[in-house]
Amino acid sequence: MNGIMSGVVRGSGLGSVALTLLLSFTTARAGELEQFFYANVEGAHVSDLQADPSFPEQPFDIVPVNWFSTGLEGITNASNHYGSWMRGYLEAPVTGDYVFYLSADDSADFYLSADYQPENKALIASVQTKVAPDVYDGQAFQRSVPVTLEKGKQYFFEILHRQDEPGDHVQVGWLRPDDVLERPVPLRYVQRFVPESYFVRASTARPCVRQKSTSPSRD
Ligand SMILES: [Ca+2]
Repeated sequence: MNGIMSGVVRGSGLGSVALTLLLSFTTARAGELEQFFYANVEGAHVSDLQADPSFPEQPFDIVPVNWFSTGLEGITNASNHYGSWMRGYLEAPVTGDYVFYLSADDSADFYLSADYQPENKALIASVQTKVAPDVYDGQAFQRSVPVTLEKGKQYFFEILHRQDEPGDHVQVGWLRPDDVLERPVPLRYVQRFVPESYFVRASTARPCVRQKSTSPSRD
């Protein structure tokens, strides 16, 4: 995890950072999303992350996605043997049928809810064997069936991602009803997940969070 470790906040400054997080997470704004990292997770499958004792309450690192991308994707080539997790809401820009695409190395699952509620999520795309970055059509389950979304409504989504050996990424794209293909989905259609219970878990777990002055490593 050397790449992700660089620049994290530790020690006496953590309390103020946690408080800052607590305050900033009370509002959801378009274009904001975090990628949660879990270190030293062995295996190449999403189930290995879900079975790890650190998941979900003890992330090793939390990185705002808009520090390294303008799209719905994780850091590329961050490190090895980790899992990552992103949750938020997608706001549909037009009403109609959307086809979602998932690209990942080594593996990932993409869930989308029928509405704002996480409990109504369903697995709509999955990568079981790694593909190269920006490759969205290599495997059958990288592409979802058409999903009907309503303009202006928010839909909960969740991305579970596993990285084993070198080379790592996760990306989500869509084909909109107006035939606009956006891969990855622009972050302006994304908002972070802000359940009340999250604040308790985040502060209790004392996560390490990057300072904005540091940039994610790409070793
Ligand atoms: Ca890999």
